[in-house]
Amino acid sequence: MISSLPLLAAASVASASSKSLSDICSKSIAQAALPSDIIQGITLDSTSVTAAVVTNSSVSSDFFPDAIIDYCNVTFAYSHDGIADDRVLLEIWLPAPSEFQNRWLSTGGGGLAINSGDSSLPGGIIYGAAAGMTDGGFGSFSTNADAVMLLANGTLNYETLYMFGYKAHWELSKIGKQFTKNIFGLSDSQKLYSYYQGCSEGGREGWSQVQRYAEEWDGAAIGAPAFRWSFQQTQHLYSNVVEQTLDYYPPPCELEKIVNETIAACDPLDGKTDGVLSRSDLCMLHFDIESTIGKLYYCAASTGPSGPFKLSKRQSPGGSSTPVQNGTVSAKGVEVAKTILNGLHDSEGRRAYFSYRPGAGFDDAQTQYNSTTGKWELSIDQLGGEHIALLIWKNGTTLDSLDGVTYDTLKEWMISSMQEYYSTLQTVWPDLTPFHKAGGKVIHFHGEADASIPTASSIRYWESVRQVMYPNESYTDGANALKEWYRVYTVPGAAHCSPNPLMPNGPWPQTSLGNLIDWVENNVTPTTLNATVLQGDNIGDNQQLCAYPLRPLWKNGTMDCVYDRASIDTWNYDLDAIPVPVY
Ligand SMILES: *[C@@H]1O[C@H](CO)[C@@H](O)[C@H](O)[C@H]1NC(C)=O
Ligand SMILES: *[C@@H]1O[C@H](CO)[C@@H](O)[C@H](O)[C@H]1NC(C)=O
Ligand SMILES: *[C@@H]1O[C@H](CO)[C@@H](O)[C@H](O)[C@H]1NC(C)=O
Ligand SMILES: *[C@@H]1O[C@H](CO)[C@@H](O)[C@H](O)[C@H]1NC(C)=O
Ligand SMILES: *[C@@H]1O[C@H](CO)[C@@H](O)[C@H](O)[C@H]1NC(C)=O
Ligand SMILES: *[C@@H]1O[C@H](CO)[C@@H](O)[C@H](O)[C@H]1NC(C)=O
Ligand SMILES: *[C@@H]1O[C@H](CO)[C@@H](O)[C@H](O)[C@H]1NC(C)=O
Ligand SMILES: *[C@@H]1O[C@H](CO)[C@@H](O)[C@H](O)[C@H]1NC(C)=O
Ligand SMILES: *[C@@H]1O[C@H](CO)[C@@H](O)[C@H](O)[C@H]1NC(C)=O
Ligand SMILES: *[C@@H]1O[C@H](CO)[C@@H](O)[C@H](O)[C@H]1NC(C)=O
Ligand SMILES: [Ca+2]
Repeated sequence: MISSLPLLAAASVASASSKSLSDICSKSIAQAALPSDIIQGITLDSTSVTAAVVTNSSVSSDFFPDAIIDYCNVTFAYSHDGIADDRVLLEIWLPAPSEFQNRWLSTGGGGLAINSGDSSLPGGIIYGAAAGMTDGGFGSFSTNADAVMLLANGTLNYETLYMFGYKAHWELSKIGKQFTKNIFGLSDSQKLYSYYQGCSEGGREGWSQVQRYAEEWDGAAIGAPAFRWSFQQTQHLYSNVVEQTLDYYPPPCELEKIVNETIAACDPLDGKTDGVLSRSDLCMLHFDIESTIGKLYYCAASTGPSGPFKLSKRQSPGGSSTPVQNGTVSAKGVEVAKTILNGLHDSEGRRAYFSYRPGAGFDDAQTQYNSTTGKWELSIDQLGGEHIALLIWKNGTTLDSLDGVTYDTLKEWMISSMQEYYSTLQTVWPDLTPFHKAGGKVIHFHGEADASIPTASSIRYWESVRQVMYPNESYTDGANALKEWYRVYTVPGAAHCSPNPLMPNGPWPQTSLGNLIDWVENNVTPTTLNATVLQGDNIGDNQQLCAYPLRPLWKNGTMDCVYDRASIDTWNYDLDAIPVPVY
């Protein structure tokens, strides 16, 4: 089954290869392979072990190619000595010995989850890796960190905070890798390649490992990481505060029309009119959003979640129904959109943060319909509200109102929670020298139309690493030196950790984990990142993604990756409202 993947030269296969899956998959074999003394202060619970063979399982994902896989599903628990009622669950999938290619894969979560159910684990099996996930000690694989973050009002569960921040993933990789070596009979001197894959919060978790545990990783494939936490989570509220400040709550259809018009107008600027806005930088330089004023919009009535942004993570209370939305784009609506895209500035006009790219959805700005008043009203972004209620105020998980909240309030929340969570959640430590010295590689990508984590957030981090690690090099020399081991790619038209229904012809880097493995093990540099159109009329088409700072430009149907200083400048911001460096 795995044979459909061309990239991987047959790796040295352990002597276990003559064994079958069932030869390595039983409770007693797994119990015997539990690594003792791997981490000080941890006790593995041998009685908790389960192991079962799973065959012929069809898997499909945006993060690895479709496959039918066989594996051994192992679970077990451990505890931290000295903590009452502590129990951390791990789930590890093992490939058949004949398919094992001396690889480990750690997988992460999204939102406030530390895993993605088992939806990320097949990527490991497909690429001949044992793959693991953790429940962080939160109670079950489906319990998110926020459910157990508050011990009492005013008191965080600091073990949960640190486990979520970075500790649980470190433990997963230490325990999981030694367990894998034991199962497959690898000696201490035999190399077990170690990889991480995750997107969004899972991307932040990946960076938490790369930044801290250089020796643990050979490579990481990271999408749209939710790092720079205090800024990222607070900025989710910025769109709402714009609406409140300008006292205009746009019907979702009006904002979607602005998005559609932006896409249509900026699509050709990249040299290829294909419905995909691949150059948001040229769009920022050449498109005037005010040209959308007066355009007719229409959205049919719906009984589902309100508005057109059905992909939004936002809670839609009770799936309320919405009326037909029919009107023209207003000057007020455009003012809201323009102010959102301009990013957070304080009352003195200084920049505190940045926002999404033109062409991205306005998910954070989504309003809710009140059938009593017949008006669209404020709907507080759930992730943003939770950051304030749970991690700043420590007395709940939702924010009930934004009364009195101004742009300055948002700035203060960004700064105060940066200080408070600098060592746990912030996750933008810019000096990766130990990781680089250990030979590590990172493939980092981000949808250019991400509506949940600003694309420029990933660019800012890459630029921070460049400045910190290559301070004496010219821009080009530093960028080229960094690109030898850490590359960041923007994904034309793509949404948050997924392809974008509004730009169906856009590509998605579905094989990024395989490309990372090829880079690490076979020195195949992903000069451009392999990507595939996963929906629409061109489904299956192959496209290549340019590595920043190069930008895609089509001439006569052929794409080049070009250097364009004015475009690069649209990605970088001076956060002069923040009194300390923001990496
Ligand atoms: C695997 O699944 C396919 C299609 O679902 C089925 O035809 C085949 O018999 C299955 N093979 C085994 C060994 O279960
Ligand atoms: C793996 O094993 C655990 C524990 O028995 C079980 O809860 C889970 O559903 C299994 N997953 C799969 C995909 O078989
Ligand atoms: C915190 O206080 C709120 C409001 O009084 C209450 O509803 C909630 O249950 C309390 N939470 C905890 C964890 O004690
Ligand atoms: C925006 O474009 C999509 C197709 O790409 C369409 O389904 C949707 O109705 C459009 N929205 C508006 C408000 O025109
Ligand atoms: C939308 O409004 C315009 C102008 O009021 C009207 O001409 C048109 O018929 C309406 N369309 C629908 C589908 O209601
Ligand atoms: C709708 O508006 C009415 C009148 O202002 C208000 O009492 C009610 O709480 C609102 N409904 C919702 C769901 O916000
Ligand atoms: C939570 O704490 C904040 C800040 O102290 C306070 O303003 C708010 O009313 C509290 N909320 C609840 C539900 O207790
Ligand atoms: C950069 O140059 C300064 C001044 O010459 C020197 O002290 C420093 O070590 C250099 N840094 C690096 C990373 O080469
Ligand atoms: C690149 O993606 C295409 C599909 O677009 C796939 O067929 C091919 O195997 C991938 N190549 C590599 C090296 O991953
Ligand atoms: C553009 O492409 C067409 C068709 O492939 C070809 O005939 C033409 O020579 C190309 N023009 C240039 C300037 O490359
Ligand atoms: Ca285009």
